[in-house]
Amino acid sequence: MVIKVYVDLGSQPCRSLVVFLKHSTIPHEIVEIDLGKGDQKKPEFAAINPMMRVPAMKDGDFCLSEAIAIFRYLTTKFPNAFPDHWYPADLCRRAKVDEYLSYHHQGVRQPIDTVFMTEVLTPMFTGQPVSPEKVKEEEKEMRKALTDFERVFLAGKPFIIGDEVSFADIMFVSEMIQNTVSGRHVTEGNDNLKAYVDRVTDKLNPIFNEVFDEIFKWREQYLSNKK
Ligand SMILES: N[C@@H](CCC(=O)N[C@@H](CS)C(=O)NCC(=O)O)C(=O)O
Repeated sequence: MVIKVYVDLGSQPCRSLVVFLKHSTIPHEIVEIDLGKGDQKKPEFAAINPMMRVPAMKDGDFCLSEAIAIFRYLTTKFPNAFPDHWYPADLCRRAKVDEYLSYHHQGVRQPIDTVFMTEVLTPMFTGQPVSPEKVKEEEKEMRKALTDFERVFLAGKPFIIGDEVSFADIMFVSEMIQNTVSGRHVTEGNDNLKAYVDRVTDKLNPIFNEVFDEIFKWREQYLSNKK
């Protein structure tokens, strides 16, 4: 029975998982869940992930949520179905991917996503205008998170594990790209970080652009509505 992976490509962790899957030979079927239409709240999906969030996965009767847990499940079940650099077999290199993945949600996703929520999602759902003061405060946290990321996780290397791209890089870059929907240049004033994001994108193309197409279209639409 083929493994089903439930995603909405407007979601950062979903895109990371799909970019990885498309670089692998892991047998799977993508099932689209449209968050905008509320598919995640339908009983059939809630039976798979009671948190009613994407991504989620079903392998036979076994259900799992959380992108990182799904990534670890799939890479453990199919250890030969992906290029090693995604999640190296070498203990120390793998531990470096895990180090970032453990840090990711609180250290990077939360501060970046807070700005995205305030700038894009909250006005979209409530019709309320953006509070520039609130954005300014949240921006400070985001800038600090990016500086810390660059100093500690990149530390002058081309990628988080060194010379090759891994799942840790795509998790980071997917969050960065989410925040460009508002027209924001997240890497503005930071040539080093911009070069890193471009490097990850280049390494993962053409699959990267294919998977990120939805977010690029969302940005186009958002910016043309703002005019
Ligand atoms: N920690 C989870 C995050 C999952 C998550 O926040 N998913 C969001 C989309 S990015 C979602 O499904 N939201 C739908 C909702 O809250 O109704 C992961 O990394 O997989």
